[in-house]
Amino acid sequence: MLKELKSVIDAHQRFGILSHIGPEGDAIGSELALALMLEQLNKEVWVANRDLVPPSLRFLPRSSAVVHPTQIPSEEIEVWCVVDCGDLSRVGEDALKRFREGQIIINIDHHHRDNPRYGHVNFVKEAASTTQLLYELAQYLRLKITREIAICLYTGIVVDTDSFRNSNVTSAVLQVTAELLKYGINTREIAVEIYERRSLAELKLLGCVLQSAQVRDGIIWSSIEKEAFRQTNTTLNETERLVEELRSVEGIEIALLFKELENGKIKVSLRSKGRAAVNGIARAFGGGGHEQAAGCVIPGELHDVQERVVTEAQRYLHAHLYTR
Ligand SMILES: [Mn+2]
Repeated sequence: MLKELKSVIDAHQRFGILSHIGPEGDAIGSELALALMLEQLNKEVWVANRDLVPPSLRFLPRSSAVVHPTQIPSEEIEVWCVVDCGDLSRVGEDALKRFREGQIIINIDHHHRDNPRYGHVNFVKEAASTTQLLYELAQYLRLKITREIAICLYTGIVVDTDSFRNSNVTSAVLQVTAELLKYGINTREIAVEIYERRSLAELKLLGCVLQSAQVRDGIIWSSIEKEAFRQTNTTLNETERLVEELRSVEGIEIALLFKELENGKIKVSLRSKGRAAVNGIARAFGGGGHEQAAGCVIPGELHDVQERVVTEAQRYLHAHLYTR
């Protein structure tokens, strides 16, 4: 995989880098790390994301270079590098429209089970984060890890391991992390940027989520109606971590958060405490993700969708956990 990847990189000059919409630390961290790596090889690089860089990630080196996909002169691009996307459509419509005939797609991702290998070149394998794979690529290309690159790579690892709390934390992850920390990263500063700059509005939204939480059979769930977004003056962006607060309740196996979208669909975030593989449940509704963190979007009315997913989660627990 790496050999092929190297020969494509060697043979081309102009690269466009994309990642999934609603980007978090691994998406933006991967985009920027790869940009910095390619620049070290004197390549011309454009970095884009439909949703640009969320405020909590603007501390990342070169984050101001990220533009909207429509701002990339796509006729200039020889190679598109899509990072951290288990599915190509996750780059968003605007980005998909930029693809031209003859352009090469490089797919670098750690969603190894769900990723259909949509690239001409695929560097897809199991890892805690896409940035962990990029570290491997940097080693292979004999690039110099700079402090800037290290910050981007480290951020992806911290976010996708949920601060080293997920089961994807292996000895290799800690070894890569230990290497990265040699570059003088301020880990506390990064933690504050990522986790401790929530708005009061987000906390109030969390209040609504906690107020309406329900528990049944090891499953906890809650929902956010459109009205609650309006009342607290918040958006979907501020809901990313709320489901994890639900998961912290003792004795539950699965946490679900249902968010009513403007388009008549319901976005569902699923989290597992560790024993259940929630991506299996998400897949039953056309979604995907990791064993401990997954998601799906389901058309329908909130209470109806809620009932269907909770029932499926119950069925899952009875089939996989409670029978043994
Ligand atoms: Mn990731």
